[in-house]
Order: sequence, then structure tokens, then C-alpha cells
Amino acid sequence: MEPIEPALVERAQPVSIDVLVVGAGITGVYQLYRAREEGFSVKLIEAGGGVGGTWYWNRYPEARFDSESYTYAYLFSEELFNEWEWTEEFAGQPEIERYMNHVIDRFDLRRDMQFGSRVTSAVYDESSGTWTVRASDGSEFRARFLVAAVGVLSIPQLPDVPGREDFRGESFHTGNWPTTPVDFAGKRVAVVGTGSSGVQVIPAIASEVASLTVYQRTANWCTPLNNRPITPEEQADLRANFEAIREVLNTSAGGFLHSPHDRATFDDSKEERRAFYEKMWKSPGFAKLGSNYTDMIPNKAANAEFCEFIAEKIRRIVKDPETAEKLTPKDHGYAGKRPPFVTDYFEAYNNANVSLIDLKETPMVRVTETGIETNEGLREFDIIVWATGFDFGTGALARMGIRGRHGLALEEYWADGPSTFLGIQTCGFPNLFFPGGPHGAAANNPRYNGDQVDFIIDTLLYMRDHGYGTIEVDSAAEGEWTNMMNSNAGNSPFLESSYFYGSNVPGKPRRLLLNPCGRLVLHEKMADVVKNDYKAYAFTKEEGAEGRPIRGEEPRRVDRNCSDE
Ligand code: NA7
Repeated sequence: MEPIEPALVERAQPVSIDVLVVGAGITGVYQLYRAREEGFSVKLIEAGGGVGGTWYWNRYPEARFDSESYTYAYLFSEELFNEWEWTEEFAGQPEIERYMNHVIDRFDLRRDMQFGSRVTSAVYDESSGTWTVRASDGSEFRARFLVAAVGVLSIPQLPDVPGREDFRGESFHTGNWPTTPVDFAGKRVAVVGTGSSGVQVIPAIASEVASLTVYQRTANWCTPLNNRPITPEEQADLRANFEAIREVLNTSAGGFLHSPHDRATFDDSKEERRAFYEKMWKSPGFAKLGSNYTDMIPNKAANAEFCEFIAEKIRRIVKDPETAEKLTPKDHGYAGKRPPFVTDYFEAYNNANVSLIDLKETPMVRVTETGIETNEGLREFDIIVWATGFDFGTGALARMGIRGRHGLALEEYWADGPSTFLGIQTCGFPNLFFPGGPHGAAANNPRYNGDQVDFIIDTLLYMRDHGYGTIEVDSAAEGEWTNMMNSNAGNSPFLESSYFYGSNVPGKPRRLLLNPCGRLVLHEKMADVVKNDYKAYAFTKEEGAEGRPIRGEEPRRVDRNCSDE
């Protein structure tokens, strides 16, 4: 495909390219790499000052992977896999950022990347079949294809508590952490939120602060991450087994290496179950999900027993029984919400300077200039850490000013929740792809996001081979996929109270933002697209010759009352 002729450009000298990638996270960088390798002219723009995406912005103390480092990292190059030695099973943010910088330098990607450039609008022009994208730094691009690899956890969500802006100390959201170190030593600190981020930051700072007050709305089923250094022997094993590792990670439902267990809970005696739970407690990260009893999630009695085992652990670790009780979840079972993995989290509450406030018993009333007021009074702080999560799944896509055919705004089209095909495209927005967006899968993120990037590249190559200039998904294909997502939502372990349904964002429609049918169904449907010669799409020829023309119809809203399907 030839780069777009400058003659098509209507406004002041935008840069004309085949593919514009937005977002320098793990997905966007891979998209840039693949597009360039295939000979497309491509640029990547990124709002942040450096590479890493989520792993650039979330640089709070002890931010780290909870998927094994080598399962989360790139697999497209054996040389890269061999030469980068992760120091720990679960790498910390600084090492992850170093890795991402290494990748972009090793593959000479930096020259096509532009940082500090936040998209302010992306408008589709039907006459030329191109996107005009403008960014905060004044740059402008005209691209045939727009790939919004903007991540699911990239818009920090701050609570709507009165006075939040009035606080005169320092305050930070974990997902928008400063690049300069925050000095916690001797400070009075509040941490609000006890999801995966909050429970990482709490033990990391507990011993250096003067006081730490944790504001918890919902207790989580936290279990040990069990991080450790990777030994030289293990490094050698990883290298020797690259092909086998890649095969499992590329083909398994979860994109992890954890072997599934072959027994259901009550196949074992009480003593055997107890020993097995102990084994799970000592297992690394997501093994507690991936290698647990086969019925631990769907069987209520099985789930309750595993939860009771964790509750006992909490009671044993936390010395103050009242605090232990508050830290034990009451409103969901294991995996009803995304389970965090921790290092010395419960232990932190044994420090005399750490206290826990249960916001369900003691609601937050307001933030003042000096601290946080609950119905029990004011506590004064020097620093407030908001570990209050994100506008998950659609937050970033809805804020880019994306306008498709007939000026259709993406955020309006998705006002009742996202409507997608394969979690990659949506009708009414030709030549737009959003790998890693809503409805993709529910697994080790880079693995299924990478599957989507590969699918996008195959699609672009198909278009190039056929001389097609535009692609738009058929509304019926989109409807089928979206209905499948919505009608299977009940099969996901996650409850509606989970942020995976958008329930943490006031006014956001409650739709499952993951793919409850899983990664293997995603693979199957992608393969069907190819097998059926891309019948799910309308294409136009680059030079206006015959294709499978876009029919010019209004994108149809998907029927969302599909619970009986
Ligand atoms: P999460 O998992 O969404 O956690 C956010 C936490 O903040 C959670 O405990 C929330 O309680 C709490 N929260 C949210 N809003 C409020 C208000 N208004 N008041 C008090 N507390 C509140 O985000 P994380 O950053 O921890 O983790 C995100 C992902 O990063 C994680 O899943 C991993 O993939 C890595 P709630 O449970 O909603 O009651």
C-alpha cells in the first residue's frame, strides 16, 4: 500500500501515513513493530513522556507484574527473549520500563515514536477513506488506518468526594504517578482504595511513613504473590524451552504457564484439601486461579471453602481481630472481583503506625484542606494516595474525540456499552482498530492483545493484496459478537460490582467489558473470518474500483436485551 498522496490532505500539512498507532504500551509498540516489518508507513504517538503505557504511568512504589515476567513480555523474537534476563519472577515497574526502552531501541522503533502527544480528535473522512488525527502538541496526521492501542487501565478514576480539590498537601493517583520520587519519609499518609494497586503501595511505604491510614471500601481476597529472583539455572531453562513456552502461552486460554489441576474440590478428603490450599497459598500469583481445583470458581461450596482458608490466614497474620475481620471480604467469593496478589500486605497492619478505616461503617464525608473527614471526624495528612482504579475498558477510547462516518461520535455509539466485533472494530468507524480494547478476552493481557495485533496485520495484508482502501465491519457480524459477549456475561466469574462492568464509574452502563467466552473463542472467530474470506466486512477499492462497498447505512445499534439468548 502506497503512503497516502499529499494531494488528499485538506488541512495544513498533516503527516500522511498508512498506519497511525496511538499508545506506547505493550500492545501499541508491538503494533508499530509488526506494521513496520510488513512495509507500512507507520507512526506511533503517545501522551506520556516515555514508553510503557500502563507501565509508564503506574510507577508508584512496588508497582509490579502479577503475571510471570517472561509470560507477560514479548514472544515475537527469540533473540529478545534470550537476551533479556528478568531479575524476578514478577518484575517491578522500573525493570519493566527498562525492558520497554530496550525493546524500542533494539528494534529501532524510537524513530517512529512521538511522546507527549495526546490525541484530541480523530475524524474519519469518507471521501478519502482516511483519518485525520490531531494531538495536544499541535501535531496532525492523515492516516489510512488508525490503531487505538490506548489500554484498558489508562484513565484514572477519582472519587466524587466533596472538597477533593481543596486538599493542600500532596495528592497522587496511582495511575498518574509523578516521574520524580515522592518522599514519604516521616509523613502522615492516607491511601484510599484497596484494589491491586492500593495493596501493593501500602506495605511498600508502611515502614517509612509517620502514619498510614488506609480507607477501604471493599476488602479483597488477597493472597501472596510469592515473588522471588530467577536463578541462573532457571534463566538457562527458560532459554532452552523458549519454543515450548511460546506454544503454551500462544495457545492456552489464560496465556499463562500454570498447569490446570485435574481434580474437583470434593474429590479430595478434608486433609488433602487443606494440604492443597496450603500449596496454593505458596504458589506464584495466578496459579491460585489457573491451577486450583477445577470447580473452585463455579461451585459455591468449593469457593466458600477456599475463601474460609484465606480468611483463616488473614486472622492468623493480622494481630488485631477487629482489623482482621474488616480485611476479610464479606460480599464476594474468590475471583468475584479481580483478586490482588500481595507481598506482606496483611502483615503491614501489625505496624503500630498503620490503621484501617472501613468506609462502609465510617463513610467519607469530605476532603478538607488538611485531610479526610469521615462521620467520625477529621484526620490530617501530608499526602493522600488515591488508589481508586480506572474507567476501565472504554475510558480512553471514549475520550479521544473519535468521529466516524456521518460524524458519529464513538462515545455516543457506545452510550449503552461497547459494541464491537472481536473486540477490535466497530461498525460506522471504517479503518479503525482498537486492540486490547473492550470485549477482547480475559487473560494475560499482552497475550490476547498480541493475537489481536496479529489479526489486524493479517487484515491489512489481505487488503493490500486485494487493493482495498477501506474496511468496515458488518453490523450483523458486530451484533452477533456483541450479543455473544452480553448474553454470556453471567459465565464470567466477575460480579456486576466489579470494575469489569464499569460499576466503579458513576453513570457508566453496567456491561461486561471483557470477553466472557474467552481467548480460545476469540481465536476461533478470528480463524473463521479468514476461512470465510473476510465476509464479515465491507471493503472499498483504493482507487474507487469494485470492492465490497460500504453500504452507506447508519450503524445499527445492537439489541442489548439479549439475556435470553
Ligand atoms: P481497582 O482494582 O479498581 O481498585 C480500586 C480501589 O479503590 C477499590 O478498592 C475500590 O473499592 C476503591 N474505590 C473506588 N472508588 C472509591 C471511592 N469513591 N471511595 C473509596 N474507595 C474507592 O484499581 P487498581 O488500580 O487497584 O487495580 C487496577 C488493575 O491494575 C488491577 O485489576 C490489575 O489488573 C492491575 P471498591 O472495590 O470499588 O469498593
